[in-house]
Amino acid sequence: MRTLYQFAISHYCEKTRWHLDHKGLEYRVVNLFPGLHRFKTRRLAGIDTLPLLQDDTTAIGDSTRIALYLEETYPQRPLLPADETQRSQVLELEERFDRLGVHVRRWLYGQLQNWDSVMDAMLRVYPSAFGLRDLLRPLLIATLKKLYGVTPERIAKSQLEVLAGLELIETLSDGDPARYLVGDSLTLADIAAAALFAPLFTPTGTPWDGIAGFTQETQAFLDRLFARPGGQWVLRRYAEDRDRPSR
Ligand SMILES: N[C@@H](CCC(=O)N[C@@H](CS)C(=O)NCC(=O)O)C(=O)O
Repeated sequence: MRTLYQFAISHYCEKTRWHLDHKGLEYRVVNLFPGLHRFKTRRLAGIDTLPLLQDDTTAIGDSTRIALYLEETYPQRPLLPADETQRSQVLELEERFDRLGVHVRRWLYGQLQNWDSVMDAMLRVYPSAFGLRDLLRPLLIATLKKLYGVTPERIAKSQLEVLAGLELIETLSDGDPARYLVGDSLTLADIAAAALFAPLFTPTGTPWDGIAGFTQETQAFLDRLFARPGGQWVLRRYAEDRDRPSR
């Protein structure tokens, strides 16, 4: 039995789902409730965050560690190049985009004027428990803002990081949305970049599809990102390399 413990709208969890799906591995998804998830993650892996993969008797937390575990344990459809130089480049990029995921999340949360659609996407996977789930919305919003450092200064810095990340995608792909970041096939670097940027571009069928609540100014900014080769690159990876975008 293989179990992925997750939050439905976490882009780090999406990264792990993508790895599992790419390798054709069967798994069940268990959506843990935000906050309460820590009882499980601490007990199984001594960490506070999701995703967490339980593969038979092995529990692994952190999407990068899970990715390396999957590559080592399930060699089919490899996502790490055999060539040593390319392999190091992929591992470095994977870590870089992993760090960028923090900025994507903070920037996006920082733009929301209205959290309704995000809360809907986040909470619809849990039972309503006689309305208790929805009563917790204000507490959850305040906790997320605090946990992820959603303050004006940090949002501004995260915007610069987001732009730098998109430029990196454009440089590595030579401005061509059809090209992969390293070599001629999909690698861990592509999955990390596409999954962690996906909440900005809301590919069809993903948990972020339908998220709204931005100012006109933010929407115009997002539209400009969308039109760039980097935005088109993310959408192209989803269209061509992601079979099962929602779980
Ligand atoms: N570096 C970690 C980051 C994972 C992460 O930040 N997960 C968030 C959800 S997007 C989380 O579990 N937050 C809950 C918490 O910190 O309590 C990874 O790659 O798995």
